[in-house]
Amino acid sequence: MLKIGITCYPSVGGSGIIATELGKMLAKKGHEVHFITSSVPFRLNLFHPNIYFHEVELNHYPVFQYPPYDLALATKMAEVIDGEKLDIIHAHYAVPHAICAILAKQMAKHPVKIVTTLHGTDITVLGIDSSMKKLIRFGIEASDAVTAVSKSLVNQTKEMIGVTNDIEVVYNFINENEYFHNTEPNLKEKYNIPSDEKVLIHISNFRKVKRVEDVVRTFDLVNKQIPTTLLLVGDGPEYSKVQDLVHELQLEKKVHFLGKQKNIPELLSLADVKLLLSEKESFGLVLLEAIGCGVVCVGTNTGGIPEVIQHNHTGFIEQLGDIENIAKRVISLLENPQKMEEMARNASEYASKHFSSEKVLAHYEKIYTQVLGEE
Ligand code: GMT
Repeated sequence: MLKIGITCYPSVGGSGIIATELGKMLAKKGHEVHFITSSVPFRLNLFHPNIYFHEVELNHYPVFQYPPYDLALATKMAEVIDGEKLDIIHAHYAVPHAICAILAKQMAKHPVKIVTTLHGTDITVLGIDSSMKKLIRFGIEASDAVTAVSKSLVNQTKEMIGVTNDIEVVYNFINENEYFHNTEPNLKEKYNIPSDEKVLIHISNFRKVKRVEDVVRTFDLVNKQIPTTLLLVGDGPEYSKVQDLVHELQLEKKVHFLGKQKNIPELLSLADVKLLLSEKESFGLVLLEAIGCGVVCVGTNTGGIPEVIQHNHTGFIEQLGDIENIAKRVISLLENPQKMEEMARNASEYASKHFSSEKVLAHYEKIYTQVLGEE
């Protein structure tokens, strides 16, 4: 059994979810897992034997204009590597986490291997900044193994950052015990949605790249043909802009802004179609969550989305920004419940074949043993 340190952003977000769920699964298999983060990861809400949490504390020295979080993290990592005799540090994000792990490895006395997982934003957003490129490249090249959450992200990383290392694709996964069709009685009623009305859903952090305005404009076209409700779940920088658009289109009664929510499986189970119309998306974990709950997904031809949705088989893929065709696809689904059911079934089969948590866990374990030279 291995001793594994995991560093991620512990707040809401796909990378934090993946890191935490992976840690939980590794612990369940008997590995010792040490989370080294700024706060307890939000999915780590139950008691888990074999899981330990090491908080990175920040001291506010008056000489520093900004508290040096990255250095505090590297120091804590080194402390945990030596104190707990870690075999592996699994860093989620090249910058800053892999960089901190590399520094920690140099500081620590106990030998440790670094596995880095790229989640997208570290490459597609930070990678645009040429001053960051060098740092990202260093983080990737100095890691003992690097994984990315889609083929698209591997290609983008190679093109944008110019690295030649092997980057292995390890897809995202969901906790299948949480994400299944799970209707809470009267939930539609609670949101004043007529019981026979169709529901569209979008879940994101409302960053610009998520194009939530496209979701609202698509919904407007759909709703003109078939009375529908749109649930918008999440919060973020574009929230008020999206609210303005909803007012402008006079859709206040049909669009529900739910903000950040915990009961995502129940909300997804209420919906018929999930929209993810992003301009950047390395995988789109929310798609997998929707599929788990039996919701058909319509997405854009961006990043890793076409690796998750098989066009015309498990859902639909349309051009980024092509609202009219996206709306047509949604209408075709809502008008044909049989087709929708068939696609939901196909999606579920495809997901269990390619994105099962068991498979992903085994894949990461294999990578750990490979870097430790035990295979
Ligand atoms: O989508 C976000 O803005 C959050 C971001 C994160 O770092 O948590 O998500 C990224 O990682 C997820 C888990 O691997 C992927 O499913 C998301 O597609 C990816 N987001 C982007 O690439 C924009």
